[in-house]
Amino acid sequence: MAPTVAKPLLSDLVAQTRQVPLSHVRPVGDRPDLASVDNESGAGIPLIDLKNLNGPERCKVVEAIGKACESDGFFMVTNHGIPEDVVRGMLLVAREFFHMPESERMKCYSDDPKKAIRLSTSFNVRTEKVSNWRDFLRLHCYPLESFIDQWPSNPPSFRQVVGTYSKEARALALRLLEAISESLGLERSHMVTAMGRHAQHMAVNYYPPCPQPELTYGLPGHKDPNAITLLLQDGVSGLQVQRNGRWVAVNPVPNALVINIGDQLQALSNDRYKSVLHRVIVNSESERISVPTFYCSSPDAVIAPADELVDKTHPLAYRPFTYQEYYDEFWNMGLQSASCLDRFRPG
Ligand SMILES: O=C(O)CCC(=O)C(=O)O
Repeated sequence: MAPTVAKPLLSDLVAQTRQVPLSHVRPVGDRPDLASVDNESGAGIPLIDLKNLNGPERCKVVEAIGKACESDGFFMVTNHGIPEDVVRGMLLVAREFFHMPESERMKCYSDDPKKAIRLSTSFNVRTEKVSNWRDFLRLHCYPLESFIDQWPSNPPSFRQVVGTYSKEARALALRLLEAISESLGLERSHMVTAMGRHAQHMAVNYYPPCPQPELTYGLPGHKDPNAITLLLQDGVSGLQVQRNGRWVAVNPVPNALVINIGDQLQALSNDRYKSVLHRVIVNSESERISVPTFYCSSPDAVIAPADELVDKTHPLAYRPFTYQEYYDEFWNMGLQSASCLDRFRPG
């Protein structure tokens, strides 16, 4: 019998095995403990209807967003303005991409986290000890014209469909950043201006079915490094958020997107708004696709809160830092529950 060739991508490795390979098995004590998860649908993650964001009721929606950012760090939005066919197209082309033959997918493969466009697996295979049950395509998306020509050219509709989705996601991110600025009592344009020339990254995550989901993670607990994340997920559950020390399932709600605050907004709000731990678990029945849009500052932008948010009772929580400085630390640290932001505490 021919020897089995090591497969870089998990999608191809799973076809050869009915067990979680040792490379993906978490040590006892660092496993999902699925029985203790709060699995009620949404379990109190606020659901905010954005229908009235541009109208006389705007201040009520802004208030709800501010409250969710302060107490949960996570919320879901409906009537978010991204057309249904654009959302559907994004999920379809993502699935088509991951179902292409290995030889076609491998044209995009790289394990170099510094590459702006790459297909890879786990999180950072160069540094981590245990791999995660995920393949992912990482795309830089803003400014679109600087990156789109480097995106995969297969499936043939990929660039057009994902380009359209990324523009819609950016428009929504900007609307949310404006609302968030207002909710902090700042000028509507504050966050958008504070984030310099802006950047937008997208991950297209593919979690194959897993024969032993209790042994591994799609992604272990982590906080997002960017300012705000807009998560599109297919109909399969997997995302969990930490609330009051418990893991809570954020099950998909039709036509809703999940929004969460990342570390940059926590710093820009001087700790008023929370970047919260979340993780992804996998299951033995279905593959799962999720598409987070990570909206962030440009690498050179200095992250520091507005003067209005700093006073005697709210002293400066972090020394000012550039996003580049932070991002390098983040990739070096790897995904872990310790916050990378703590390295930027003053003194
Ligand atoms: O797949 C998900 O639901 C979340 C993905 C995520 O947290 C990430 O890509 O950082």
